[in-house]
Amino acid sequence: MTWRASILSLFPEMFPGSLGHSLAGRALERGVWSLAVHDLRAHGIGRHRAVDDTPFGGGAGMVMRADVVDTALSAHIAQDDPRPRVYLTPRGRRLQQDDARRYAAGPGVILLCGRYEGVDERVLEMHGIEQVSVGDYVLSGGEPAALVLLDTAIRLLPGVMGAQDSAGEESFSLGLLEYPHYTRPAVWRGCAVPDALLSGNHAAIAAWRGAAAERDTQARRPDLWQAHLQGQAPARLLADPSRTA
Ligand code: 6GU
Repeated sequence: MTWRASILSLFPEMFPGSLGHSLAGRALERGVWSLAVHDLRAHGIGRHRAVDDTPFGGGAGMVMRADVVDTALSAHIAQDDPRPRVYLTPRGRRLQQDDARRYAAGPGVILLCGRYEGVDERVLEMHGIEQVSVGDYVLSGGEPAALVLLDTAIRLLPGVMGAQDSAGEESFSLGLLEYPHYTRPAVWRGCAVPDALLSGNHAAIAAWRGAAAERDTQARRPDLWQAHLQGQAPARLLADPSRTA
């Protein structure tokens, strides 16, 4: 079954963008996933195809009209389409690796990309659209955020990663940042690779990586480290020699 992405955007030419390349691009060609992009402008009002208007209550910027978004959704998305509907906005709940797993496990996603100050809240409620942000910073539009969300889900689809599959140990999958990586040359500009990694001793390598993951998580992501200590994150440590996955 093909995993289906549908996108509503004022800038349809931004897709598939980065997702037309590398692993996601090859998976798109092979039909592992499909992409339908719909231009919101086609549903604009009047001769100028207006899609936005000034905000009630005043303030800067423009707001995308509820009627325009509603018409676009009705034209392209069946009412009983089972896919989650997502509006990308910095006002949304923050995207997490668990969301990527949930989206990848389903039939696909429907993504609404806004421009200007946002989209009229009523159409989001009327159509049961979740609001998702990709991080605590502001983008000029939802399109790069949509590419980020799609990338996180598509790489988890069966057959996309192939031999590069390292989904078990990568950052966040155990609630910690991943350990750092090294390759040849073993000494480069006088800097040697950590001894443990050259030892061939699997237990010593696992212990070194576990300690490095903990050290870096503590230093860079105190939020993840606290959650880890409080057992909110998966309890297994990379350093635990009994660990099998
Ligand atoms: Cl989803 N959209 C925009 N415009 N800015 C963002 C974002 C989304 N997530 C973080 N910043």
